[in-house]
Amino acid sequence: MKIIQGDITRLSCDAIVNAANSSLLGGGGVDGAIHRAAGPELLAECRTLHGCKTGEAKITKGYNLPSRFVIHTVGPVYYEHSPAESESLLAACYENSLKLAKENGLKTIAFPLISAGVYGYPQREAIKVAVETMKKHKNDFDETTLILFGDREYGFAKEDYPEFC
Ligand code: AR6
Repeated sequence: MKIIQGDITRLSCDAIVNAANSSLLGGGGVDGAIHRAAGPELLAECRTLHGCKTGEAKITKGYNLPSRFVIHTVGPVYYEHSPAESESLLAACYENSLKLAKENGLKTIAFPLISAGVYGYPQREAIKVAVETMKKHKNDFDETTLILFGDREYGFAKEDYPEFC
């Protein structure tokens, strides 16, 4: 298990995880970047999925991405829930994505910091939920990666989880 800094669309894994919205029809942030890099076939497949509830996950092919599959999960909008509810919904995103990866026989998976952009989840707490949930399942995979985009998030990870950085 490792924490790195960079752009998830450049990674070559069995699956990368997308921080989507419940329509699964694209958006800004990491979702926009993944759709741009994958190409229009990704949106076409997403249209067949009829959305996704907060905390749940659905899988598609990766199309033009270096990774074979995309697991789309929908994080909580932080201020729409109590902090405890947001935390359990966020943990469910990681849990359900890892479960889906396992069911599909996937061995390497990378996550962005779900909900910690537009959806407003405090970054340091979001890292904690990600790491603690990923740690529980790390033995089911050859490699699990948390990829952080910004210097600030990566700085938090280096302070709180130097063993993975
Ligand atoms: N690679 C890795 N991480 C990235 C990248 C990238 N290329 N681009 C951004 N991030 P956000 P959310 C980081 O806002 O909060 C979309 O419009 C970013 O710095 O992408 O779950 C969806 O359609 C942040 O730390 O996702 C939804 O409507 C993290 O990814 C909504 O945003 C998540 O930020 C979802 O909001």
